[in-house]
Amino acid sequence: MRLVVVSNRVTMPERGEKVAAGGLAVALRSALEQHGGLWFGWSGATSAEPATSVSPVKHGKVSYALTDLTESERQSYYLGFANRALWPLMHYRLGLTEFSRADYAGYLGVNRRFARLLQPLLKPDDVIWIHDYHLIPLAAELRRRGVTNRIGYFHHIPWPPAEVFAALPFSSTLISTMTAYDLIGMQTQNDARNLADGLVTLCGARREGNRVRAGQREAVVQAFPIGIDVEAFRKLAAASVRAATQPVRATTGPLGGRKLVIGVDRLDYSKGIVQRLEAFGTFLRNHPEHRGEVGLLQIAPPSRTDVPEYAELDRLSDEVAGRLNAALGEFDWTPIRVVKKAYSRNALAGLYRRAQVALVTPMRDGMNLVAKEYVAAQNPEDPGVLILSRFAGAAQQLGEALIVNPFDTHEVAEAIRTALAMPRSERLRRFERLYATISSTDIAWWTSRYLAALSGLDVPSGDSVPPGTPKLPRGTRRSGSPAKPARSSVAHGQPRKAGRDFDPVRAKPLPNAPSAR
Ligand code: ADQ
Repeated sequence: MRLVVVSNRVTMPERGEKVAAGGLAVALRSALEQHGGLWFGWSGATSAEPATSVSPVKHGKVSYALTDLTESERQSYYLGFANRALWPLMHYRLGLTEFSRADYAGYLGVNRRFARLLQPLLKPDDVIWIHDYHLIPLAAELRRRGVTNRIGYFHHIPWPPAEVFAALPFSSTLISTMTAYDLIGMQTQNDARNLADGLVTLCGARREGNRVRAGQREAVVQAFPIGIDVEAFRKLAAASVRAATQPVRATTGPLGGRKLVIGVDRLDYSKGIVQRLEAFGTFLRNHPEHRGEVGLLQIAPPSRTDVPEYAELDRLSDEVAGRLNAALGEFDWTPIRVVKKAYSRNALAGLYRRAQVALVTPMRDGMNLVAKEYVAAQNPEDPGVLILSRFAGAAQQLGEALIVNPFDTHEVAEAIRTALAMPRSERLRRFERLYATISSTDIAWWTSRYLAALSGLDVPSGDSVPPGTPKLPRGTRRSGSPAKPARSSVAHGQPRKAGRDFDPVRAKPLPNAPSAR
């Protein structure tokens, strides 16, 4: 079997590049190396004319097939439909969802062109794994061209309830293209249930267990919670704590010898950054005894800066941090520091380990890898406390974190107080369970489990933790009761072989006349 991965953005490794620890890109690359494979997707660049063919470039055992977009495709497919319609919709943000027929037509057009470029590169035994919401209709386009290979999809972000998804014009057409996949992987069972309900409600599919049938096609919808490379991250953190904190030790900022609360996110409205800053302000107002003792470091590199909502968030986060610092700060203490740049994984790992508390409080998130990275980076003898939004997919697995509702500023503020006061014995108890969960459902587990299901192997039902004693980081003393297995469970299911005869894209006309947003 050869593995073909398709994702929106593909970065070709530089010659001699040392692969950074952790991350989805690394996991996919290693799965591709294991099976020998092809990685297809957008180069990230634009060119004047759409490409009519792609020549793969071999790098080690992996071939990379990259194509540019035209500027108009980037605007409509990427910035428009993917990021201004699907992203907010999938994150339950109907008020921010902007639909334009022109963008939708551009989105379908890029998926169609990707199918046309990819098809000649495929071999009969290839297993195809397509990633994320940019490429929902790609399998349907490939089927339309006669591709009968096994095709899987993984959705990295949440899937909303059918009533929310139905607000998207052409929602039935778009969701019906999902049945062109053999296996649809979601982050949580909630997402899997929402998608299956949507297929039933919006396109009349029939559902039996985790199989959804429409016309002659049948897709398995199953939860595969994504993980991280725990061991690599743990090592990074242990090695880099000193290097990471050295430059800021002498400052008056949050790291100046004080307790540290940390937030790390792309600057995105789904991550709840502004609400988190407000919650930290509430904590300091309600508990003045902590003033001068603790600071919040929020690392938030800007993303999707071409989209107006992101530019507005950029401005608002500065404004809120400035207001709170002015109201609550002292000449020798700045309560909040917002840093808008990306850091190396080494530096992040060190900062996570240095922080007594992590605030991972998205308003809605598919999984949230920062929550898992924070746990992996902790000193097993003196771990910090994870405060986690109940609306992050990670909360389904990480019940031993302090689970909060990010819409409730007061609750988050109280959780900060509880975390800072938590006795070591309780921190250890929670940490051991969290660490056992993330290490037994790490990125290698996720990749192999998904690919086993896609290749038609039996994936055991029940708890998502593989048999055996959960691993703890070196040096951890177990505190009392043994770590219990992760709570999330993954439904049992085997994908069926693809048929040729269902054509959801052709079933409904494409949107025609472009219109303004
Ligand atoms: P994202 O929305 O990007 O991913 P997340 O899961 O938190 O969110 O991953 C972010 C990654 O970027 C983490 O590995 C983090 O360390 C890194 N990062 C963030 N800020 C950084 C900074 N300043 N410098 C360097 N690195 C930084 C989407 C979904 C998630 C899902 C993932 C994977 O939205 O819900 O968990 O895909 O499926």
